[in-house]
Amino acid sequence: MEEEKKIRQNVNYVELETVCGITSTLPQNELPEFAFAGKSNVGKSSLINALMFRKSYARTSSQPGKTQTINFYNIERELYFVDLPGYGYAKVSQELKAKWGKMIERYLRGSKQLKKIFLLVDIRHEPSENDRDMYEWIVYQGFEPVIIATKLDKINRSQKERQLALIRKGLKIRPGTRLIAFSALNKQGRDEIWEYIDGLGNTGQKEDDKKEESAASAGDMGC
Ligand SMILES: Nc1nc2c(ncn2[C@@H]2O[C@H](COP(=O)(O)OP(=O)(O)OP(=O)(O)O)[C@@H](O)[C@H]2O)c(=O)[nH]1
Ligand SMILES: [Mg+2]
Repeated sequence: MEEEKKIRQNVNYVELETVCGITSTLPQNELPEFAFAGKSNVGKSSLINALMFRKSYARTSSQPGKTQTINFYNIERELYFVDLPGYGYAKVSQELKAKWGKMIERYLRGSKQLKKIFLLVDIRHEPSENDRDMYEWIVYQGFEPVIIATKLDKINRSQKERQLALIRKGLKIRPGTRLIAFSALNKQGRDEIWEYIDGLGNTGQKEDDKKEESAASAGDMGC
């Protein structure tokens, strides 16, 4: 008989608990946090909806720049999903971009409960310079991000390995880094992501000294 796998197939309790704008103070949560980063329109909110087994709890849009705040979703009172604003959205001013960038940076550097960063890239395209910068910055901060290649349904099955190789090469992904293909349309990859999150347990990813140093230097948690 096959061993029973406890991959989540439902989430009962979901609450958008905190919404942080540029001037808000970030919450000091007790539960582990899992953040989703990536360029605008890549599918962060759609992935979060899929992981919550909800259709549209997290706001999504075909217009880039939908998520303009840092949104903390409490999941089963066990953990938080943190939906970040996308980068690379051209239609906002340089000034606003810089403010969003600072807000995201302050969160990623300052959160004490952040266990894992998922960096999303579109499976159809070679990673952009912004994607590469984001990956490098995350690694520099001492994290080992998981890369999610989104919109898997938009390519043929035969193209999948080639596109994943393109992403590995384009981002110069470190050996051993997890890369998961995902589709919000048909939910391919969802089980693998939940299995991964639950597999981290309560300890999650232990960050190295660099992270602790930067958390200490981040000081004030206000955004
Ligand atoms: N076909 C397909 N469309 C997707 C997938 N994921 C997201 N989309 C679509 O892509 C668009 C953007 O998705 P969002 O989830 O809002 O993207 P986001 O990364 O949260 O965007 P911002 O909030 O602007 O940063 C929407 O029209 C989604 O329906 C996917 O896996 N497959
Ligand atoms: Mg969004």
